[in-house]
Amino acid sequence: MGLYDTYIKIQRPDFDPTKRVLVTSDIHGNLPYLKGLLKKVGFCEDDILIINGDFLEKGPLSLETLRYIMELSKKGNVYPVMGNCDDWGAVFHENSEWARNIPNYMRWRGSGLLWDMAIEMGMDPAGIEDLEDFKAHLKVHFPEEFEYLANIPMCIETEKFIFTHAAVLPKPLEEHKVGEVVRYDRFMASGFRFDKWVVVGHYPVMLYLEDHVCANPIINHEQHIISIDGACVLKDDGQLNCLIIPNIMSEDFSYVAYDHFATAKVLEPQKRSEKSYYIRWGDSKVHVMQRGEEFSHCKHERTGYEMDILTKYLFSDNEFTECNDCTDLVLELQPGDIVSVVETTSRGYFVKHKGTSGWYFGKLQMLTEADEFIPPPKQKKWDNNWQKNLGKHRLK
Ligand SMILES: [Mn+2]
Repeated sequence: MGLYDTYIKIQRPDFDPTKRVLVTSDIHGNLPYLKGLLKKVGFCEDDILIINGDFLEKGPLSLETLRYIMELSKKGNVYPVMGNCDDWGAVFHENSEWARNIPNYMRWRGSGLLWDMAIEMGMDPAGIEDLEDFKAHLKVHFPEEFEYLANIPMCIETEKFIFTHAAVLPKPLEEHKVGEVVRYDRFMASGFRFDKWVVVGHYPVMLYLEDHVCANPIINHEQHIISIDGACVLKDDGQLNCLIIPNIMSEDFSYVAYDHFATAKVLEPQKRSEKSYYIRWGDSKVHVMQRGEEFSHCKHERTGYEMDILTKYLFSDNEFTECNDCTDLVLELQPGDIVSVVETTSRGYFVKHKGTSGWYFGKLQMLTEADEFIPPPKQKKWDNNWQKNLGKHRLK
């Protein structure tokens, strides 16, 4: 039996009702974003900070991020929740097929907590063959890290809120298994409604949208669900979101977002395009009709929608290929609007305005330079045999 078949651990802390509650999620080893966000939101010891899962994997600095969060936790006002990428506390007990494939997982991902730990121990992370020997080393070298991870709850429940990584189901919290709350895609599309507010990460918010890309939290008053994953490592134009709850009894929500991009002031007005489409991960097969050096004219295979895509966003030189997330939306902008500059091209700028990504073809006045940014390691293609055989493997 694996961790995911066991019942969840629920924490019911007695939060000071005078304190601000900050919630972020899906940091994915992107420590500069976490630091940038905490600075932007003015995080201090008087705040309660909930880290709603998936602070590890995918990004470049998993071990450093874990240690930073462990250090923050010593003050007693930081509350981690387990996501499907943070379940390494179970690594010494797991005997699932997934657990036996950890060396393959490491080679495929080329980053992550165990990858970072292997490097720190002077081992070749891509060359782990003897898993039991590797685990024995981990146990000796990182006892504090694994103890911290093993003690993280899967849900935090208060009078008005449930904080969990991916989902809860319409049944008593105690009856949930770990797999049900840490790995559930498109939770907001489930149709479930709750009495308490359920705050989740896990599923990038823009994937709920059709014709545009917006990375801001979605606050759904009908279902009492707040979805906050801004896809900070997964999407080039993603961001790390922080939901701000003025105090644990309040429903007066707001949020702050951090990304590393340069900012600029819009100097000319621009009207929104009449139609637009958002080509996204998982549905990104395109027919390249005319390949250019900078832009290529493409047809989205499933919908037949045609748009120009940055050629560097195409995954191969083939006529039929997949591509990076992209949109042809032209943003509605007014002089004085502040935007983040994601791409500078010969045609104009690909920018973000209040969380929404799109094109701007007018003049910009640059305001601030981009912050330091460590790009995530390049993802290898999803074609290893071990993954095909695993089917629904645990970590994604
Ligand atoms: Mn997740």
